[in-house]
Amino acid sequence: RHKFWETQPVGQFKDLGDASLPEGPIEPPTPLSEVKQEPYNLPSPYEWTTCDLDSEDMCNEVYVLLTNNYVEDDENMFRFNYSKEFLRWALHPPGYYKSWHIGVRVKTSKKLVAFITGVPARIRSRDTVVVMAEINFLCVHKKLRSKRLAPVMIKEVTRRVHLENIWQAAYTAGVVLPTPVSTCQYWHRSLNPKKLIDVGFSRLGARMTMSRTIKLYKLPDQTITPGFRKMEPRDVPAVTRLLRSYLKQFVVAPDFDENDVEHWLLPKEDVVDSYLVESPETHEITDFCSFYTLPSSILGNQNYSTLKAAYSYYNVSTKTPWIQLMNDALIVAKRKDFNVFNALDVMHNETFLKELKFGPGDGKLHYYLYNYRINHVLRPSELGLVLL
Ligand code: NHW
Ligand code: EN5
Repeated sequence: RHKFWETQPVGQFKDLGDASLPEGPIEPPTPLSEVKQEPYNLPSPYEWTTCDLDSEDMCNEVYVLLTNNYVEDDENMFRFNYSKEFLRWALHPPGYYKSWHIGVRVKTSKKLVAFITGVPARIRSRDTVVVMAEINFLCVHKKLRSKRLAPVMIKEVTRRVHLENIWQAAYTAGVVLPTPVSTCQYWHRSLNPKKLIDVGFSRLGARMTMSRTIKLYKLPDQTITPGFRKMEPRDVPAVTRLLRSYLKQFVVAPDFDENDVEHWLLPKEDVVDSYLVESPETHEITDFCSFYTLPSSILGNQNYSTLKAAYSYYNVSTKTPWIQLMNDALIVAKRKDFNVFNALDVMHNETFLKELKFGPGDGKLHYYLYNYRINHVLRPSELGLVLL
């Protein structure tokens, strides 16, 4: 069934439910001197390239490859359209390795036809913090699919991660592979229902007119929570404390320090937005919400070419009720002209999704770990990790 994945140190379907297997690394690290020193062989028309996203030209090549060939929904109506600024941000966190941004070119034309990336992250599983690679942006040009290029790319990124003495990875995918740590559901909150319906992202409900639908999803112009404001650089220490203490309760979550919070959560225009609640009395930071910007290209629509989507990122409520906090997030997203606000059912998100009129989407997201076994499939609410 899975000719490649059967050979890899990942949980296998046959072992599901076998609680006698120990949690933790599936295989031990090998001495660095035993890690293969040369890149894996590609089919002869292709060659490896390391992509420097700081170079305007290379960033553009990656952007064009992904814009035309990256993830689509099951009916091929929408395709993720990560911006160049987003890609630079996603691939340049503290301690990143340029060697983990891997491209494949056609030798003769030098055209970029495939891509895969890793970035380092400390991820806690139960009580153990593990340095891992987060793998993302695996993409093979549409004309080169089903030629078994993906396994070579995965082996090559694995080799380069091993060269940094890192032996575990985390990744998400819309497809089922051996074997999910957890399976999450996408939920969608319409902000511009007319456009969403016009482009086929959503449908007019039964016994609903367009004007009733628009009214249903209306939001106030101003946020409601006193002390709700954009996060600023001076907030990094307080937000780090708040987030670290919140993430403790989840089985799998990132171990963020101040440098990580500065990188991943300080607002960056058209990339990531973060808001917090500063108590008007005590000036304490009590609550936090954030979302990232990921538009999708709308494939084959006469009137619209992009769908502007916000994706729920990390949120923490200690004083402001979840529903009020996330309603304020919806209000700012609407004001910033997002068409839809998307969220997974991870962390405490179930406590506000239905109330705030999110509806389940047709997509699922499966979470995976490489070379790390977790004995039970986790509920989405036990996951404290959001990948981009
Ligand atoms: S998920 C998004 C992945 N990208 C897309 O869906 C874009 C559109 N599709 C494509 O570009 C986020 C191609 O269809 C891809 C596959 C490139 C997906 N993950 O070359 P072949 C990520 O980026 C397996 C893992 O013939 P193809 C996360 C498949 O099961 N494996 O297929 C990435 C089969 O193996 P099997 C995937 O369609 C995580 C083999 O690839 C996969 O031309 C990567 C077929 O290869 C997926 N999304 O290209 C793993 N999709 O055993 C990281 C298919 O079943 C692991 N496959 O025969 C950790 C590494 C680091 C470790 C460090 C210690
Ligand atoms: C790794 N970082 O399928 C990412 N999206 O539901 C890779 N559906 O947008 C993993 N099909 O349900 C990617 N509208 C996995 C996701 C791939 C993209 C994907 C789904 C998630 C999606 C939309 C559009 C469907 C179009 C037809 C959807 C319904 C919205 C409706 C709004 C009103 C209330 C009910 C729901």
